[in-house]
Amino acid sequence: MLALLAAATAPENLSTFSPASPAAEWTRELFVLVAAITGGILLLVEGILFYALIRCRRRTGPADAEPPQVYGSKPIEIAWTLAPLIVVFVLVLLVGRVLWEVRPDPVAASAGVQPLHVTVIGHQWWWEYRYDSYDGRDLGGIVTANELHIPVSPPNGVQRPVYLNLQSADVCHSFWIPRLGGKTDLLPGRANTMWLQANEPGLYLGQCAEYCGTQHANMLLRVVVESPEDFEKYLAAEAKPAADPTDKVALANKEAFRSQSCVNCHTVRDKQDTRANGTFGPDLTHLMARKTIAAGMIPNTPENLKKWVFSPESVKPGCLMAGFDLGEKDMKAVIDYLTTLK
Ligand code: HEC
Ligand SMILES: [Cu+2]
Repeated sequence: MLALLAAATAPENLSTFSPASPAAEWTRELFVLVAAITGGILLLVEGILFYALIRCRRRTGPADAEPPQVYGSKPIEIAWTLAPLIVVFVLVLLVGRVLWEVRPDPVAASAGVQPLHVTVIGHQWWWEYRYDSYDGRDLGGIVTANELHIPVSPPNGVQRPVYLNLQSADVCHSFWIPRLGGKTDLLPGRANTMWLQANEPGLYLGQCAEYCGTQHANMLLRVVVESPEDFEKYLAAEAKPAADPTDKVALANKEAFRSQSCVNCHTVRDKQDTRANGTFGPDLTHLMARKTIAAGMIPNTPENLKKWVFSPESVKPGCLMAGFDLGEKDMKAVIDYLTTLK
């Protein structure tokens, strides 16, 4: 009941009841069917219970005499053993069919399919995405965070299934985009796989679905589904290293960032200067291509970046980045540099 309520009141782009992929559609159908069967049983059993309660309520008068006592009844025993058995068997078949349909790798091998392979690494409390390959092309080197872009896979067009290789850098997390299907856990020391597919472009939301520490509730998932053309543009932009500063001020801003310890935790891909190569925090090479920061918590604006760098704690208490009191001048330089990372 609670699950039903939660699902029914979830925002439109987070609800299992508005599936946008074949797997999510199967899952919803299964849910509705199972809810109907079990709901029917609930009504039946409660109905009989209430009937018995009213029919056999205590009365005064002659009816108060002891009713006839029945000791065992073979037909009834057989009926209430067989009925649940049949119900459970039907449920197992229904669930088994959907499990079979959503199993990984249904179409990857067939011709005319353009699969995308991405490695997803769960961190406390953000998501790392490493694009491995698309349509047979090697994409190794594209690393981003928190906002996953994938190409659309229309039901009657070219199929572009997205295969996710799920890993964890620390504790257990779980990847779930309710409208696109899922969910699968990310476990330390082990790679899990899942796939998803989106019928229509748009923004699809999710949420880490396995408790992973204080900021679990703010480990939000954002999947941007794009037309194949837009997706190609996205890949091309992400594959580039960070733009080189052209003027003196921009160069000084870059130096301000690179002389801080930010570089121990964050990577900014840059051909000339490889100091920023940390992997503990999100890759910042194309930070400004993301609409949000801190795993979907707040919009990615210069003010919010400043607030974040000064005190991540005030935004996301307990997060694994400490604040930096850089002073007015250096803070401005660092934020100005960050906003050039388009
Ligand atoms: C100890 C490692 C560490 C250091 C040092 C560090 N960060 Fe971070 N940073 C992180 C982690 C971890 C996150 C992810 C936090 C989260 O979302 O839970 C993060 C997130 C960010 C984000 C948001 C990225 C996104 O896409 O959500 C920005 C911007 C950022 N850091 C900038 C900086 C700057 C600028 C500095 C230096 C002044 C810095 N960081 C120093 C670890 C670090
Ligand atoms: Cu998590």
